[in-house]
Amino acid sequence: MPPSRSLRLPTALLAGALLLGGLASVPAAADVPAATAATTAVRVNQVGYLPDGPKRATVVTTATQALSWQLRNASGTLVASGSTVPRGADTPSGQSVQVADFSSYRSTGPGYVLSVDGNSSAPFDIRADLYDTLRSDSMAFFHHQRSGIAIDASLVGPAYARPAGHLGVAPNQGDTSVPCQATVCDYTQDVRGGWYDAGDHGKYVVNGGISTWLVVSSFERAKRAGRDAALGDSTLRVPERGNGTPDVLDEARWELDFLMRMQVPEGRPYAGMAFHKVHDAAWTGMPLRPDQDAQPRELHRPSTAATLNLAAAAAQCARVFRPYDSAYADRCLSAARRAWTAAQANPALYASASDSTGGGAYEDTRVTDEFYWAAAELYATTGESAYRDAVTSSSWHTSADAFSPYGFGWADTAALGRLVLATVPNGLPASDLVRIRSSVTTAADGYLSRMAAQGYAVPVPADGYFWGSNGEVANDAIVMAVAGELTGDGRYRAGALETMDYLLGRNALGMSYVTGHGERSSQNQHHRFWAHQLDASLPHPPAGSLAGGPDSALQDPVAQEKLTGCAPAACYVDDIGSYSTNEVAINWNAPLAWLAAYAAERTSTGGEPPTAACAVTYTVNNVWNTGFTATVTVKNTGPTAVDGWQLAWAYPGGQRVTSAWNATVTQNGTTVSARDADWNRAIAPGATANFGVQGTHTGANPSPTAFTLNGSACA
Ligand code: 9MR
Repeated sequence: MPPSRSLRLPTALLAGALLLGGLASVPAAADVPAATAATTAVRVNQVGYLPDGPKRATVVTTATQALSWQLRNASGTLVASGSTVPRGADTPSGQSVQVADFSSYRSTGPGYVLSVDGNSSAPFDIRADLYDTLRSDSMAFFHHQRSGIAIDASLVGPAYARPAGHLGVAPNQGDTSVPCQATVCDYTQDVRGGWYDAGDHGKYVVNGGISTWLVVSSFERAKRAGRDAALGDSTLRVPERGNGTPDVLDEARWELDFLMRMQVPEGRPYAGMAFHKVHDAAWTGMPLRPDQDAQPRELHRPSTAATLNLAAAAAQCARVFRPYDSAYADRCLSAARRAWTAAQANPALYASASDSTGGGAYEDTRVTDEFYWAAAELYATTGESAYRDAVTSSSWHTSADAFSPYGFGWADTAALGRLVLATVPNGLPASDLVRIRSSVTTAADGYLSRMAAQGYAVPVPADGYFWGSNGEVANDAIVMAVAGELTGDGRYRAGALETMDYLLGRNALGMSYVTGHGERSSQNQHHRFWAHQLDASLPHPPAGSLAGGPDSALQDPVAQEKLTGCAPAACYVDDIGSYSTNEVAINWNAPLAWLAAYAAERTSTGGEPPTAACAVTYTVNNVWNTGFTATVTVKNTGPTAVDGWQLAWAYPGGQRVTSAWNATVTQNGTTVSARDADWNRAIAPGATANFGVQGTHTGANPSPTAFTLNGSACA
């Protein structure tokens, strides 16, 4: 069964939009750029391909025998040719397809065209800097979505400039002093700032938490790979450029500040919990600029899920912001600890599915996965045993279902806990780490095999095209990218890159779901300000905005009118009224931005960025009849700095570590795991770190011979 987030029909959301005239001025079918219009039968990534990446196209054809393909450069010269592989009926798209693979062609240039059987693809580039623009555009989406700050023409251009929304300036009725819904609380709270969730003006802690986490995670991953400069200070069009903090973190901080403002103050009922959401008392119509929203704003009852989203995102903040702003890191950590404690005291305060008047519900009645994710973050940041115990006693810690075939999402967060524990050095026993890391690669293997079985190489199952399916595709790609980081296996990077092909045009509709990227991209995404389709004086969505994508449940009236009978992967219409297929949202653009930053990184070999290489010496300094001391020296022999390390080995002679210095050492059976002492977490290329252990032995005291550093074998 697909997860609940795919199946709930938001009746109140539908009713609200209809009643309030949000869809009243949607043009007739003839005026709408129809996603279902005829397209060329050769579907490619319309932005292009990386020289060292996979290069595949899908051809829609009734032919059953292999066809020949030709690749021509911009001047029409034939540069490569080959034969397609017939794939027959493709269930998700409902099409009969063949696949052309031109991965072995690695020369660069603009304007390539792939032809099959007399049909030509849209033109595309092959170049190493292919994703540089998408990296910044997809991240700029968050700046555009900011509440509580004027969006300045000097940063976004005149078309996208607008006054600040929801700063207590009429006609706005928020967000500087927002009351609760009746019976929820009797005070007001300043909850200014943050990002608008999507095409509406709601701000939801559940979805804000996972989105912020993904944005910060994109930076943390790049930093692990030693490639964070491209996300550093003055790389984005944000007002905080030049403040010494990486711009991606500046952007995340805008939302983190809001998330922390949503925390119930000390001395109040539910202190430390997070209000579930703040939004309008009734649905507003379209179009509507944020500063013109006159609806009263309301805080909704705190929820355990929101509180744990806050705990997870704030704990991650404490770790990742520390080198740039330790006072802010402290603030985040204290908010995260308070949230965790409050969630433990109120473990079953669920948001209601029917609370969708004026905003989305983001309901969730299973929060054990949120507990696991938050515990993993708090443990990775603090190393404290209480959080470790919460991790190891969670059923999600050993569950085979932490990675669902339907991907992770705002309601399914166990996978996020696994990704944290697999990648951020921590003191879990080596056997746990091996199991957790292999759960990431097993999930990635599942996505790869599903892609291999589908004509359009999509990692989601045929029944997985639900509201926000494009976000699900991008989330799956993240799991593959992390598997590539953990193993150095280039197949995972190829899988992650190939999902980008799907989002950018190699799909059932032959269109790019990312505005402004690709020859034929979405233009009329559901948004109250970027509502050009309803009012020609308003802009289209800015470049880099990802549409929610095909949703086979047809959950809005426009989808129901225009898409009846669609194959799952074709249930999409580029119409502003189709909020269930064509809205934008922070939790969909966040994985797109993550993936774009990953895809934009240059690799010299075509494989993974180099993983940490290391050499270890283990020297016994003293040995007596029952005991010994030893010094362990780990050298970074790789080209990039190691920031945080965990060294693991197995004792061959029954030794037991009894104490250690300059590292935190734990032992489980024969397996020993030594984690840096924080002050020695950085090891520059060519530099060493060392630490000591004291232990007992049972006679012989043979030295260990094999070591792994952060999961990779050392020389
Ligand atoms: O992404 C959400 C999806 O999983 C739900 O099925 C759907 C209906 O509850 O809501 C989606 O989130 C919307 C939210 O409720 C309100 N803001 C816009 C979000 C994206 O459409």
